[in-house]
Amino acid sequence: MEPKSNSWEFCEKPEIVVHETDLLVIGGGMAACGAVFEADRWATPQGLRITMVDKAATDRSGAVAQGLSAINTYLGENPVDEYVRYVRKDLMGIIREDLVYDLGRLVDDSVHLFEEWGLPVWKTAEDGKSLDGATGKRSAPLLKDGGKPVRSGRWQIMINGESYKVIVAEAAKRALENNRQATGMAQNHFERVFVVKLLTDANDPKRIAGAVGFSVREKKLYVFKCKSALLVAGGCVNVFKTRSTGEGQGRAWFPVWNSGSTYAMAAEVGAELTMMENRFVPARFKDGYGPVGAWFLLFKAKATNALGEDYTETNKEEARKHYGDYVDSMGTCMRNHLMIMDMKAGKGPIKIHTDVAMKKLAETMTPKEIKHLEAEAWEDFLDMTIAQAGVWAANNMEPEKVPSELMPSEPYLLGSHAGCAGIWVSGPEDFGPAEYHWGYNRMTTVKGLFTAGDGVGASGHKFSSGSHAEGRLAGKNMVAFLMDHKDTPAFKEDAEDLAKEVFMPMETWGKYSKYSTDPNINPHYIRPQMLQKRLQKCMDEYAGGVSTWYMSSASLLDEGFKYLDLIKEDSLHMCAENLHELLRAWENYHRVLAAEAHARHMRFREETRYPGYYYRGDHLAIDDENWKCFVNSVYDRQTKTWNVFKRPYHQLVS
Ligand code: SFD
Ligand code: AMP
Repeated sequence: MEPKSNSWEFCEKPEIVVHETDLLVIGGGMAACGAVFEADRWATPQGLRITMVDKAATDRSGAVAQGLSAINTYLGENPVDEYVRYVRKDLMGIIREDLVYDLGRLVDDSVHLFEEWGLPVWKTAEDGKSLDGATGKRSAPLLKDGGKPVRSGRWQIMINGESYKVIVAEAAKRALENNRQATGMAQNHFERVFVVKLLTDANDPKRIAGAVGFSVREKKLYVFKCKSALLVAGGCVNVFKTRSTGEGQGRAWFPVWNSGSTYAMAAEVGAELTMMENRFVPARFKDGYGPVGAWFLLFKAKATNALGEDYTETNKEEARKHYGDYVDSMGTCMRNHLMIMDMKAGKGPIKIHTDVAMKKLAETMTPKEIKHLEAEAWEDFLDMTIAQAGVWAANNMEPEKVPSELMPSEPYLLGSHAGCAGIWVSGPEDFGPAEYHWGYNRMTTVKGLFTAGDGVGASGHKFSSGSHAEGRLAGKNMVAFLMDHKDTPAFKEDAEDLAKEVFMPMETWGKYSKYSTDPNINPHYIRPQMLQKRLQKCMDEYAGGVSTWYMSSASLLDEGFKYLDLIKEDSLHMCAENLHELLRAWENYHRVLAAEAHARHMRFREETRYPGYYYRGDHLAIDDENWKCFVNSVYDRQTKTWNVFKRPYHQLVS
């Protein structure tokens, strides 16, 4: 095949837009919205410019797009050190306690803001009864004024959150507009612009200087020049073969549109990553991926195997052989493990007894209250995972009458929910050892590049509220960075060359698509969807996806790397028929790198730290003596190699 170069013979050249700013926010999700809200307070009085770039429409972008039914991190009456213990326990003993502590002391303030901005929060009335968001708004005080939330669990509170993201985005857009007017920018909020890669300073490759992206609606290339950037493009979905295929493909628990951009772009500029071996495999309502938290915690439903046994009890002692006391802490992965044991033994289906739970709750209720309860059961999913309500309706299932099946999902890479993959960042000044603090809070190892939410590794259980709060932390610290660094970094890349690179898949399509009778089958290119399937198959079979019950090993991974190398090579030959497919091409380019980071880290950690998320068949036990440490890595873009190494874990809270 001839080497590919873009001479704009077959693809019309895009308009090139160059935009200059001081503080660039990549993403428009919870962390991004928090960042611009907070940064505006500090940057605008200094005349510093803030710009946000989101691949989608910020009102409904990111993981909270459909809404949520609960805010999973609200400390309220709980002490911060107790929060650290909870996160440590759930994540099997290895977290950055400085980051988690720092978040815990700030997160409630974001929740108070959400309520002030209009988010309906459930309240507990004086007689102990639950008031839904609308009633609570009318008759109970705000949380910040002493109003009592309805706690589903120790850390979780209930909301009517269908419009959660719209409410949070509105405050962010107001802040952006305030900054735009004060600094005289023509535009500072770019929606439907997909950021492809970061650009670093010509003289200092470890200093951020800009980013490049393209519009998914107009033929435009965007070149952003900045002095500091926040990379908050969420986690990574669709790296592994999905459980839902065919007509159900595209259903997932985490958002399919978050495609690993955070991890891939950070890796490409040499930012240190941490705990990329970690993943999240949520137990979910089968086929619709409905979250289980409200059902387990609020409605107090129980799950059993087909024999009616509680697998969290019956499998405990067997699990203890490998995982010792970790079985008693019962982190999220351990709950999965005990369930998977029964599934593998043919004792499924595992069912959650929503019917029993509802009947029990109804015992003390009036008929009107029962109807309300049933409405809430549906709303839990209509607020947040509409597909699940669809699956119930399609299968003639009423949760108050019949139980539902549970199923562990395909793996996701993320740093904000019950997982901790991400980027290694500097911690707070006042808490933690010196080696955890090398600059500004939430700054990566690349100067001026910050992250938050799913981007920050080794500190999960932030959820929506914590991601917003962490975005605020990062936004404020970026302003501090900008105040101390008045220089203007400059990248050496030429905008024309960047355009050629970004639009190469469209040139490839134009040049070769008529070469074969079926444009899907062509020796000169691979369509993004096919590449994605190859990646998913490779990860599924070699890196412990659903078809192997999450089982992998050194030998499997080593075999998988051979295919991964070829997929990586072929990713440079993706084609794009239109802008939409161009988006798919670059998303997959990011997914491949995120997948590789995950697999390289899995290969390095020779133990099974997260049973129920994945297993190293050659090292089935937890090995605290050798592996109670962080696994970090740095990618070399030139040589395409990974340096993976250990960093010590420090326990800061007793
Ligand atoms: O029920 C680019 N989450 C829950 N959090 C809670 O507090 N309560 C819940 O109830 C939660 N549950 C839940 C949750 C998520 C989902 C999908 C479901 C249920 C069904 C988790 C939170 O939502 C999550 O922790 C935060 O949203 C994470 O915040 P952040 O900012 O790290 O990610 P984001 O919000 O997804 O935003 C990402 C943004 O990046 C954009 N983007 N922009 C430009 N260029 C690129 N290359 C880009 N790639 C991505 C996206 O458009 C988006 O704006 S429950 O399961 O527990
Ligand atoms: P989920 O809906 O599964 O995403 O969970 C939402 C919240 O509830 C998270 O904080 C989980 O850790 C917690 N959670 C979910 N299921 C359980 C359970 N069976 N026991 C305890 N906590 C749970």
